[in-house]
Amino acid sequence: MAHHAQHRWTLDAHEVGMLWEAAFHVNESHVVMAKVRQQTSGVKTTRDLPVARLTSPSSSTAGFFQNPPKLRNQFFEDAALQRAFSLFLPNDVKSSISNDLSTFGTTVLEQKVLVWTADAEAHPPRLEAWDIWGQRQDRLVTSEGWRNLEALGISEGIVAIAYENRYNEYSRLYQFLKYHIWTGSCAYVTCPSAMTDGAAKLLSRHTVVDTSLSPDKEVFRAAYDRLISRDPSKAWTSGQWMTERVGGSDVRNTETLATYARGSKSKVTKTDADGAPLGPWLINGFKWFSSATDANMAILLAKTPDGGISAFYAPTQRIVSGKLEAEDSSLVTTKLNGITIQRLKSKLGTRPLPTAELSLTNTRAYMLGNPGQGVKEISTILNITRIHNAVTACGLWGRGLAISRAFARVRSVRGRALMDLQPHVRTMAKEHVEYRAYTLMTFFVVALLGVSEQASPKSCQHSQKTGSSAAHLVPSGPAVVLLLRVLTPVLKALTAKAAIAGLAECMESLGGVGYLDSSSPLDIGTIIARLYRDANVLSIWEGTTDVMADDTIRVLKGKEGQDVMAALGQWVDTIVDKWGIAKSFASEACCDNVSQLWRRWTTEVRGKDAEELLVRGRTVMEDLGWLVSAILLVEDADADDVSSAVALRWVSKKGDVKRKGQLTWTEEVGLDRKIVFGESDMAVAKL
Ligand code: UCC
Repeated sequence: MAHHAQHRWTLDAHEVGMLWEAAFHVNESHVVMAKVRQQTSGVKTTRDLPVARLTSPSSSTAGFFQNPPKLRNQFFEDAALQRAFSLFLPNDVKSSISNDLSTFGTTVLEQKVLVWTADAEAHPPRLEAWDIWGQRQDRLVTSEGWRNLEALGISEGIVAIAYENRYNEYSRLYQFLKYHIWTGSCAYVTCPSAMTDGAAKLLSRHTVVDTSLSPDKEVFRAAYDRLISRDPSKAWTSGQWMTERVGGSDVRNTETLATYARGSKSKVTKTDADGAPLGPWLINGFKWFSSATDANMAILLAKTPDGGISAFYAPTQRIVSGKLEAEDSSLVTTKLNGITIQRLKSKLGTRPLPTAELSLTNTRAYMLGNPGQGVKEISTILNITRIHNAVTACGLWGRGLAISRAFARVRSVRGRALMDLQPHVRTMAKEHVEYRAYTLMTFFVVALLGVSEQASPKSCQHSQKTGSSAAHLVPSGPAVVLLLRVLTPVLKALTAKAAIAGLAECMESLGGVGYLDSSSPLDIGTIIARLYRDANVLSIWEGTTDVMADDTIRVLKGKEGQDVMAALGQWVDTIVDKWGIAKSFASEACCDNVSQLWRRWTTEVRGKDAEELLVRGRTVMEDLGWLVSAILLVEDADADDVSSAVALRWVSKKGDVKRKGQLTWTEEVGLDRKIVFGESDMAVAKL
């Protein structure tokens, strides 16, 4: 007997062959019908089978129960992710990493992981500020689920992959493809991962890149080694303490002060918890938002006596008694490095993640880089965390869409599967087009980051590798750094906004159940409310949309503005010029739209001064984001007819495209289904 889970009705196996999916409904004669998608000898069909007559009323235990949506492995099922994987990676890298990505796609949906996610959600961190004797202790208690998820992320190399650099310029793509798969299950342990990644990159600049020897460098090197470790018992995470009560954007008004104290009596102890000497700077002040409060170290901003803002490295723990080399390590007592946790923040989302107000009193620290260069130093972290922000946006959104698809496969409305309801699928298709556009743009920027980080971007082999259709899309040389600089804030701003709006649509696509919340391990994988709540921080954290617009305009109109415009122009022209010779149906159809928008955009940016342009900052970002996504989608349009349809629909958002003939509305409906469910589900739909 083929048994329909959660339902008392059963179907005879001989009648349905190999059952693939069944959706139940009651017809006008009170007969319960099963719409069965079946596969017999490789042939897929859909049939309506009578199952039972409704003879008794529903009750809490009898009657209709919705079969829960079942998520599939997102590495395979998420078409946008698959396109990014195919487009930007060469064949040898693809075959080398696909096993890890597909295994991880299974891992993130395993019961064990979902139990951790649920535990982290159900048990937010709490602060035990005082012990029972009245002594201040500031013990931050996180859930077991949170700690296990953090350890899993570390051992899977969510940060480490980038620094192991096994795939050279493709290492970042590998890291962030994996990160995308992780996002929906990880209870935001990716927030510390983002800051850890940023801190590792900053410390690497002061150790790996600048190898001059000094005692500070050895301390930085030891911290760096821990940040990039895959061993959870050794690995460190980092916080980033920047925001104060005066505001998150306006870091020039920092009220935290740093004084140099080498040799002064204020040296309370000699080493941090790792045995490294404590730094010579004393930091005093108050940090208003510090996420990842359980981190082992932090990069922070403080003002030196001359008024300049500098960046500092501070471990969070220091040894107060005992010696690390002692045989009994339990005799070593540590405490916070001059840090008091005033309180934990109560937030709309990201609830498993500790975010705190911190009071710093003689926190011992090392200065990073030159005095007065703090903003510049910390921007290394910001540029990394902003890319993490974008991948998190796509990851949460991708999970929301996966739930929405899974629901449409099992839900019936008035006797028809939701996936057969054309208006519903049209709305979903619109969302999938947006998602694909932003996913390709995200991984394009990740590809740029990967190339920019190699010792010599010029020698990157993007153009020589086989099997990467994007070889010509990712430039080399100085253009990489310029494109990366201008596209990072644009990407951060647009993906955050799009993901928030997109997740609201996903929620609606499930009706009332989409609005429900639960931290039960049985439900957590398909709770869109959680994803939506969590996504809302993305347009705020690491700079709001207007701050990103401000940054974009500063780049376009600043001292590198001309070079950035030239790099963008060369990138667009080199690609779009080829479209003139009819590269594909989509490129021919979209060529004029893209060229016109590009001309309008450059005229506006060059023609207006910075102040005027800033007023239109969001539009400037949106147009540039649309343009870059359009180019990537059109370049990918050859892959299959879905890719071509996605490109045409995205480009049509800004004016009709030039087509030889119009598709009929039923043809458009067919494309909707393919865009949302892909080719594999289509076989059933046609029958
Ligand atoms: O507050 C926050 C918490 C929100 C709630 C969180 C809840 C917890 C949940 C978390 C879940 C994940 S978040 C907000 C954090 N704040 C920011 O992200 C900062 C936003 N502001 C900016 O990005 C601004 O653009 C600033 C601060 C960077 C601008 O400051 P300044 O002082 O005006 O700086 P300048 O003069 O523009 O830049 C100084 C130097 C310049 O180089 P030089 O000196 O050579 O001319 C710039 O080119 O730094 C360089 N620079 C950069 N370089 C500035 N920004 C960058 C950059 N992004 N990349 C490279």
